[in-house]
Amino acid sequence: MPDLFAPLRPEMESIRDGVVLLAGFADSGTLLPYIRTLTTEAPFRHMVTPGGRQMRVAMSNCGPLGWVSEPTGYRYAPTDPLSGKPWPAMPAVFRDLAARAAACAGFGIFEPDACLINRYETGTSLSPHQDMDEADKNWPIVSVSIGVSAMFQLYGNIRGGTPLNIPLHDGDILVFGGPARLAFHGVRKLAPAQHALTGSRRFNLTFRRAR
Ligand code: MD3
Ligand code: FE
Repeated sequence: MPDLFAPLRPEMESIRDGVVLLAGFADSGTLLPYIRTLTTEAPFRHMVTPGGRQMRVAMSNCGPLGWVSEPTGYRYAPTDPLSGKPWPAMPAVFRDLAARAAACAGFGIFEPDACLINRYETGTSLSPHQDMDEADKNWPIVSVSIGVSAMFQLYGNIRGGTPLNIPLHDGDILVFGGPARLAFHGVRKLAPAQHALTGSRRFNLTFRRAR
C-alpha cells in the first residue's frame, strides 16, 4: 500500500559537500507580505556595477547591513543610499527562518546581519559570480526562493566549467557553507511562467553574515 501522504520531494538533499537543499521549507504566503512592506520602505532598484552596467536583478535589503554596488565597488552599508536612512529592520520571521534552515542543514548557529532581497522578472538572469564581500567566509549563506521557479547554476570554486543545474521552486531553501562557500553560481534567464502569489516574478532572499 503506497503512502499517499509521503512528501513529493525529500525534505533535505545534500547537493554536494557544503550545499544542502531544503525543498519546500519556506512558506511564501507568510514571507511575501513582509517583502511588500519592506520594499515600500526601501524600494527595489537596479544597482549599477562598478563597471557601469545596470544589474538586471532588482534589489533591496533589510537588516543592519545591506549589500550595495557603488562606483568604488561592492560593500555592505548600514543605510540605503536612496534615502540615507537605515535599511528596514530584518523581520524576526526572516531571521528565524534563516537560522532554522542553517541549523537543519547542519551548519549550526547562524546569525545573519544582512538580507538581500532580489527580484527577477521574465528574462532576468544573474551571471556567474562568487559572493566575496563578506568579512568572515566561515558563516554559511541561506537562500530562499519565492514564486516562479528558476534554474540555479552551481559551478566549482574557479570560474568556468560545466555547472550543476538545480531547479529552485517556491519555498525551496539552499544553504551554502564550508567548501562551497566560494563556489561560482548564477541563475538562468527566468522563463515565462505564472505563480499564484507572485505572477510572473521570482523573489529570492539571501541571508548573510557580512561582519
Ligand atoms: C552559492 N542570488 O544574491 S542565491 C546573490 O537566486 C545570488 O537570487 C541568487 O547569487 C538568486 O548573490 C542565488 C543562492 C546563493 C547565494 C550565495 C552563494 C548561492 C551561493 C554563495 C556561494 C555559493
Ligand atoms: Fe551570489
